[in-house]
Amino acid sequence: MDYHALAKRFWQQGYLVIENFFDPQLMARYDSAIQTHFNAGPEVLFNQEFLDKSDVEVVPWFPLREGQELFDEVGQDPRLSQLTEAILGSGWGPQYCMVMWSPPGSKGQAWHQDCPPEDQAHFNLNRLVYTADITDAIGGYTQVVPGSHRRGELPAGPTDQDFADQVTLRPKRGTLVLLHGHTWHRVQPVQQHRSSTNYRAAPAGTPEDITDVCVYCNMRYRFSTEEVVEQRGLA
Ligand SMILES: O=C(O)CCC(=O)C(=O)O
Repeated sequence: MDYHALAKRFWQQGYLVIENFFDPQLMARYDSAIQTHFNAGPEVLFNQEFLDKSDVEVVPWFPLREGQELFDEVGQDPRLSQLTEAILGSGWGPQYCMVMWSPPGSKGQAWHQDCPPEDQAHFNLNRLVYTADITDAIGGYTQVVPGSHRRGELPAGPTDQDFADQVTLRPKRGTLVLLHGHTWHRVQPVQQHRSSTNYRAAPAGTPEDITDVCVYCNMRYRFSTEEVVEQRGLA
């Protein structure tokens, strides 16, 4: 694998898609652990005001915090570490492993940037692993705006606006998507249950709470205090 060439493409586009990166059998084991967890009726960690205003409907789960060591295997993958190092440079660090689960008939996630884009040196890297194919029947395709990691703040406006240059990603079981936290991105509405597993990482010197404030088209929201810190557009 030419890590240097992949890193170059990542920095041009603000994202990178690599199909068949992970072993399908490992992905199937991940998928059944995820289904077992969510079939048990997961805790909803976001408050209702956030869910209503953000047009986000997703339930996070941190399996490594619950001793699910199976989820270590991707985090320890030397190819993933080398690719991450080529993108973020030496001294980068892993943050956490978070499964994002969308129930059937849910909204997905409206356009957002994971952290404020004003300081280009401060950002998170999403390392998204897909344990099952995302299909037309499931819904929840990921959409991104190429190059938007260098275009500053996500435009204010309706949460469901389209961008002329948006691109739709259709990840399959075993696909790795690397996504810069400043890149404008969203998850389309979901028909059947859908998940992605995110091994977030960040460059050396990034504050641990880099993703505490998320930028949406209609607001900036701080998760730690559960408050809208800025209204945007007509919201
Ligand atoms: O699940 C996905 O495909 C994208 C996840 C996402 O939007 C995020 O981690 O901020």
